[in-house]
Amino acid sequence: MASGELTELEAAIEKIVYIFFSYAAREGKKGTLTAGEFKELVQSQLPNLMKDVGDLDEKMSTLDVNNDQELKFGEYWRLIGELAKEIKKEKVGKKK
Ligand SMILES: [Ca+2]
Repeated sequence: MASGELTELEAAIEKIVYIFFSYAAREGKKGTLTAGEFKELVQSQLPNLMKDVGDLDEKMSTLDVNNDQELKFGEYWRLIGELAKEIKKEKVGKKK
């Protein structure tokens, strides 16, 4: 990683990556999230943005596009993208 001081956006992106790998390393393969790791990540890091997502097993299976019961970084990234779109919708909605 660059050694200079990161901008707000750079630091946010780095955090998204760091969080994924810190949870992914807890059990099973180090580079993917098991269902258990996914639940821990959602419960501790995304409690507000994902409070309306009822069944996390179901959510996990929709994100797990290659169906290996683990979430790869790209699959997690899709979730982040979905959440970002939700935030955008809310922001745009409020301004109207
Ligand atoms: Ca893992």
